[in-house]
Amino acid sequence: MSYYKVDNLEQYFKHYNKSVREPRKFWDRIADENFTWYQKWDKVVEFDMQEADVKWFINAKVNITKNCIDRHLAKRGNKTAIIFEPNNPDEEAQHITYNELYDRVAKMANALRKQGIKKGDRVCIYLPMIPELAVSVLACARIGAVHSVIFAGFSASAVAARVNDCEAKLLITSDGAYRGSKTIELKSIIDEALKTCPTVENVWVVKRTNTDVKMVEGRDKWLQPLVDAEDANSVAEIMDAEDPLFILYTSGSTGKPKGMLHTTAGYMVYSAYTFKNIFAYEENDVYWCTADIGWITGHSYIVYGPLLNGATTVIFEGVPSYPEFDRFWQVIDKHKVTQFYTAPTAIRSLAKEDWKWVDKHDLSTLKVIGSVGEPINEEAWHWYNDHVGKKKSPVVDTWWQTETGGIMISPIPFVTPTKPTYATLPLPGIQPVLMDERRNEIEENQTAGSLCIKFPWPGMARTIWGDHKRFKETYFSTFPGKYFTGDGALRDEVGYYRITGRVDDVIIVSGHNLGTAPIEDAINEHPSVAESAIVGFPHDVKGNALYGFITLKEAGAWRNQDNLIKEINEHISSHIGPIAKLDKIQFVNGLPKTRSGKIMRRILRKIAEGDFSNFGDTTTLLNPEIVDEIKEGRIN
Ligand code: 7RM
Repeated sequence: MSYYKVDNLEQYFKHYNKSVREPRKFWDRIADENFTWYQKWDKVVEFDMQEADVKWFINAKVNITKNCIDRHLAKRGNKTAIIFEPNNPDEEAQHITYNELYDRVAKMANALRKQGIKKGDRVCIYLPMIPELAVSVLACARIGAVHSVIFAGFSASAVAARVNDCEAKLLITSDGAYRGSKTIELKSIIDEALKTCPTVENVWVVKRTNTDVKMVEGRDKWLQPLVDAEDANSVAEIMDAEDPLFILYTSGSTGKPKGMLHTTAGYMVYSAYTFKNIFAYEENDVYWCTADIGWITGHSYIVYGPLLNGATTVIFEGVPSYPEFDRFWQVIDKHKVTQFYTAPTAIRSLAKEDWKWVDKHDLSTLKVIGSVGEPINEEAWHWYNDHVGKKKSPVVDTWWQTETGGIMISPIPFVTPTKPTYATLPLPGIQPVLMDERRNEIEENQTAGSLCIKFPWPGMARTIWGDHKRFKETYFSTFPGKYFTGDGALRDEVGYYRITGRVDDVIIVSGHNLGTAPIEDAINEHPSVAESAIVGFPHDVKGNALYGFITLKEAGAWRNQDNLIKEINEHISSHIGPIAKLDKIQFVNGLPKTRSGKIMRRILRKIAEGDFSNFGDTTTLLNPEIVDEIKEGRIN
């Protein structure tokens, strides 16, 4: 296999420049050398970025599960494909080989066909992080059904909205889910949701927690007997390169969730290529990404990317704090993990605890450690680099989106020198640009702008399910002819990118554009601060002023509030400048976050403005209860 593996910076630039000069040739070779196809393409790419129409590998025929499983069987049949680490550390881990994965996927694929599920039908999957989740995803892909995984922490109404939007015929769930010390009754959430979902004909139920459930006659079936009755052989559906592979909903800041549609061949090529390069995966490595498969990170970097590379991938059912704060480090030690990929929110919450939790365990197998989901602040970056990576495993700060399908900007380990808070350089094949307020491309370095991508890449989403107009307007209209990410970025003197946050969150103070990330970074540098979020509020003189919401490492550390506030503002002054000093600071017990751990600044902005109406949908929050508490403590 060859993915233009780069061994040094010089080679990186060589490949990078080639990928810009001859993108078709570049992707043609990657697609040609690393996959099995029923039929190759007539043309590498066709696109019209004005109309948001993009197609890759025209007329190629392929099945992604043949590439994830079948083609590894001869050489890696007895190799572990999936390590399942249960929520409860006393429950034995499972090692599922590629041979066993084949059998399980084949049986479920056959059961799906028997149920009447056909190519193009939508299947929603609402499962905890257990092997059946990956198997369900792959079984759908095997028969050409379009999977839509819904994170198993969403409420009944959030589930119903997604199921109805894609008009799913089948829903796969479990009796319950273990999450730390709790058991969540998934099936009863589904029963509630399905009261308003007329398209769902059947519900398959995985037994996980042995929770009592109501089975609706004719509609609901236990999964195990269905798959047990099937043969462990299943012909893969021949898919066109542009046939839909999956829909994944992303909440967006307002309005109805967007069903991002990814198609078959481009997504396959891109998730495989990025996984191999960014995690420097080698044959006997054990790779672990802590995301949930309900997010794009889990799709691309727990299931598809690793399996396409014949890797061993860990599926972890639990949470970082159960039974204690060392669970991540204990699991790394236990399974001899070589690549570890997590989110800044998890890093910050663990960095709040004593690093003795980390030092209790042998992390010497680690080679690469990654971060994704939000800007990683400098203090968290150093904590991760020093205590987890031991200054020898590079931190790959990977910038990408549900919409991009895979990682776009990231260091390549052992090639790109890392720099705290910088996602660094685009992968070969990716052409980022910064745009100024006049919508012109900024050529020079040491500058800031709106981050766009100016040439298509195979992993990009093709549309929003059922709403191409919204797709075009959201991503291709602000800067005509380019894909607009919605993020702001800085580019330093050597061309490294630093993501500064969503442009919607940018605050203009006395005519200056301030990104949220660099200011929060300066605040987080203060030794008492755990996390922070800043928003703007109207101000008579400056137009806007800054309001900071801050959590502290030690509850009650704000006893000497005045000093703390002064010190925090001094940090900001010296790191960024007096312009970015906070007018108001509120110490809080937590920040409102999405279920994937991103801070929801939209809600904080409303509170800062004193507008308590119309917070939008807060049921998708991880911690909805925190909102009232913050409202009550608002600084006038
Ligand atoms: C993979 C994922 C996408 C948004 C994106 C950014 C933010 C993600 C980073 C980051 C700074 C990073 N998909 N984001 N990674 N910001 N540095 N390394 O998170 O669709 O859920 O979110 O997340 O704002 O646009 S997502």
